[in-house]
Amino acid sequence: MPTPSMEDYIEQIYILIEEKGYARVSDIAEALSVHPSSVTKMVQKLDKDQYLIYEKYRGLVLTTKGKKIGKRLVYRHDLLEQFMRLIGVEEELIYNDVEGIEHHLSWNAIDRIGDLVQFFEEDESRVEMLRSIQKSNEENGDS
Ligand SMILES: [Mn+2]
Repeated sequence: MPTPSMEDYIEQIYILIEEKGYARVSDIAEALSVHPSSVTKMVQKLDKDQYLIYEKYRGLVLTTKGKKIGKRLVYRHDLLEQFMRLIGVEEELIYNDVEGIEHHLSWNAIDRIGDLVQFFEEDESRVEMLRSIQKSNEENGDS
């Protein structure tokens, strides 16, 4: 199992390759706000653990294992953003909240959150019911 930090790298590398076709050390460093030397170190570890293949002057490619995990990590991040939006968390808080919790939930919890998102998406009136509860809680002084 990758550590939380490894997960952040694999997730970001997967996104960069999806969007641009490649992931350079400098792009990864910028996306994660870390020093390029930290990226090089982590990329070497990810290579050793067979998530990717890194060649200093030719860039890096995800292995089948790296791609599979990358895809799940991006799905997890997107699902949690959807969940936060659905439960009414303020938009400007969502990204950081998801970054803060995504590594600490079991895949079982992720799947159940997926069910809940589906439950609300299948019937817009369910979302409206939730909003009316939130509205009355706000009126009663809940933050
Ligand atoms: Mn994330």
